[in-house]
Amino acid sequence: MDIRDKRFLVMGTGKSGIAAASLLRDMQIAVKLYDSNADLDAAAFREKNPGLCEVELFLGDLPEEVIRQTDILVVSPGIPTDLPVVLSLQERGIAVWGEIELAYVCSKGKVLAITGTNGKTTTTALLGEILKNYYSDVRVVGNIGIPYTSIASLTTPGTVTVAEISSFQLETIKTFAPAVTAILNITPDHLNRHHTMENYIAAKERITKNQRAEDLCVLNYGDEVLRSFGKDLQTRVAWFSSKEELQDGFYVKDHAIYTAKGGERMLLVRTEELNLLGMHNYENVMAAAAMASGFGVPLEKIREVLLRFTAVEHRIEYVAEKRGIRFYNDSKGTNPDAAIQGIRAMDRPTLLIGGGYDKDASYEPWIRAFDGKVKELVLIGQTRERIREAAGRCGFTAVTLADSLEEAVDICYAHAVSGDAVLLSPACASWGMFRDYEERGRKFKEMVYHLRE
Ligand code: UMA
Repeated sequence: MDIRDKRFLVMGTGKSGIAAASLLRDMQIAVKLYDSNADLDAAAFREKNPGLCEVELFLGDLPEEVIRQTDILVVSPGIPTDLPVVLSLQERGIAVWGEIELAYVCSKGKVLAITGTNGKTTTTALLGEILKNYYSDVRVVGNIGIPYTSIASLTTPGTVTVAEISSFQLETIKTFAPAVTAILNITPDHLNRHHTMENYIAAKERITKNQRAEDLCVLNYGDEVLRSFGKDLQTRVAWFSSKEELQDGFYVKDHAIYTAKGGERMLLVRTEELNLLGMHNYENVMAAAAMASGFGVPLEKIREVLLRFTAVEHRIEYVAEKRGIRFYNDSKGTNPDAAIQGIRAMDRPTLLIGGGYDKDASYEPWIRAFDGKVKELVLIGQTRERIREAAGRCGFTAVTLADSLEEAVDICYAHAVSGDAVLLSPACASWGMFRDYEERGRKFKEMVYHLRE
């Protein structure tokens, strides 16, 4: 579609809106910016975005005259499509595109796109690394934090774009047609925006909407919704499963990830060779591997990246191994719910460092999730007494108190033996001891690097 003679109105002045408006301005296409938040400071916005000084900005109510001069409305992901202003423009025949659609129309090359409730960011980052190990021009964009429109003008026919796409972004695609897609899993989320689970599932499934028969969709065989969705799909399907052995597809068995074709299996990687932990991460690995392999990347090239890829910083991040003891930084585990993911991911006896700032949380669910894996809980910070009491109520008594993170690390190192893990996953905020969870995580890593072997 030739968009050069169209008049665009970009809605939202966050990351996506700024990138979309900048792209259109660079292409010398007519564009105006609109944000329904009347309290935004237009002068501050212009100061921060000098490149958009020439673009007219409207805040609060949208003037009738601007509506009359609009052919296409480009909405940012956070803008609900059933917002009265969006609906009224649509009723007047104005096309409503998402920022992803605009980027796709303005881009060249092939796209691989990932959606799902959990694991999207890790899978996207991992797939990006795998593709960079085989192709020279790879871009990683989307919900991961880099608007797709910000790189659209840099793409060439040889560019391979990996895009993390949220359900919000999928609502407003029109022609977006990735060569390879993946839906990792679907569990209830964002229901305030999508209203029903059916709508949410339908939004996720839209990722395959424009795929052709020869394109590929990677699906989780262990997810019932996706299993039945895949059976009727007109596009080629590749499956992965963490629950059962597949005749065709990727699966986990006996601490290893295999790929099978017609019942013939090949070992891709043993899970102990990975720096990513937990079954949810093995699913992310399988999805990324299935996408890359279906796109033509040789298994050996995939394996090379799997061996070196580490988690996103501060999220169950592998730090180092000292005297056979593995250290993990899950400083992002700032509440009991998040910390439960951290302990679930451990596959060896664990010495756990917890505690910090008191947000008045309930720690019992976290302690119950220890599931026999935690050998010792070393507590720091304001919450240490409260957590010790909660542990006592749950019958867990292997608790030690420390006065600082450094002392906690030393205690763990002294008490751990080869084959154990030491995990920082505090279930509390860092305030009072550190500026934020990032500083806490970085300090932890420095302490680990300095431990004498
Ligand atoms: N706005 C309006 N009217 C409204 C609502 C919002 O004008 O009714 C305006 C706000 O005033 C603001 C702008 O829209 O100026 C914000 O737009 P946005 O919320 O889409 O934020 P962006 O900065 O553009 O970030 C978006 C994604 N945000 C959301 O989906 C909420 C980012 O995902 C994404 O990284 C980024 O685009 C780049 O593609 C964030 C996210 O939380 C990380 N995603 C959800 C998730 O992962 O669960 C889906």
